Amino acid sequence: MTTTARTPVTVLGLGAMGHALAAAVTGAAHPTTVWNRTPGRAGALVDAGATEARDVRAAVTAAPLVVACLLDHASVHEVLDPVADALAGRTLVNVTTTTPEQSRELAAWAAGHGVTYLDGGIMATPPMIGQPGSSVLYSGSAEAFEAHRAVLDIWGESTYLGDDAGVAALYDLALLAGMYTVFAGFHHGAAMVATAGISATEFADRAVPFLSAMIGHVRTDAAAIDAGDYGGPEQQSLEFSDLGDMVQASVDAGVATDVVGAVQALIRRQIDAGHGTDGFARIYESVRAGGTR
Ligand code: FVH
Repeated sequence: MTTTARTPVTVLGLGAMGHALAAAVTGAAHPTTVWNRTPGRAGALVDAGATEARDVRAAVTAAPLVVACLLDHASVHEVLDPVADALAGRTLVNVTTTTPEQSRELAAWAAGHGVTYLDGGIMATPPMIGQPGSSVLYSGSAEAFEAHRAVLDIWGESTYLGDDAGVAALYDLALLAGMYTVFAGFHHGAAMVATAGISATEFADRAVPFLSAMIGHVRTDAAAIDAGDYGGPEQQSLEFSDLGDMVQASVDAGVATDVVGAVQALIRRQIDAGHGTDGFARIYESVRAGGTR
């Protein structure tokens, strides 16, 4: 079945993200049914034209496309296990954050109950939904992705990553790993300059343009990783990258070294293994080896 402008959609979970997804679908004139464990969160959606289901079973049976946006993997099973029979023959799009293995487990559970499964990783915050810059990664059923593009595209740029239901979650968490560590690095720097009376806001004014200018260099690292060649002249050597001064300055300032110390440990492991003249990108080898080298 292909989604049309009038295809009904059910959204389970009206937290900040579920509410935003439901509001966008309602606003795009798809007949929308919503359900939330705790009543009282559907008011604005009902005012906008959505229907609040009295229970999960009523919500699931109201639409061929059921979207789950709940807290975690356990809550998805808690909500869906009792209504698996009602889900049969429908499409479940699960945009709840899960691990790749949890996504694969849910895909197998869905297949066992005759449910078409598409997993989603939302790369946006609730206010970004439906706005430029919002994107959602999907993997699992290609048929479901194609059939329901009209709904999926309402939330942001939709990208299909293949039939392994775990890949969208893998990509989602990998991208967040980059984001969180960059943010943690910013927080470390803010703590350092705070010891000289510089506010975090003032630091951000300098950090944002600097980090924006530098971030493109991950492509050079990516090329080195893919080639397995860390010796190119365009690469900054591990010995040059040694963070000893940064760690010492942090200690002198009374700032915790957890963030920069972790990077320094990766650098040191590769230098100690005799790769000091190779490029910084070589720390990838320590990460990839799970800490064994
Ligand atoms: N908010 C964000 O910025 C991120 C962006 C990227 C994707 N995440 C993921 O989206 C899932 C939902 O996130 P959320 O922001 O809507 O989260 P909350 O506002 O905390 O709402 C949680 C909803 O889950 C319901 N819920 C929790 N446990 C259960 C349960 N055992 N049974 C049924 N429902 C449950 C909760 O219901 P209630 O507490 O109101 O009764 C909310 O509807 C999440 O995976 C993010 O990682 C969002």
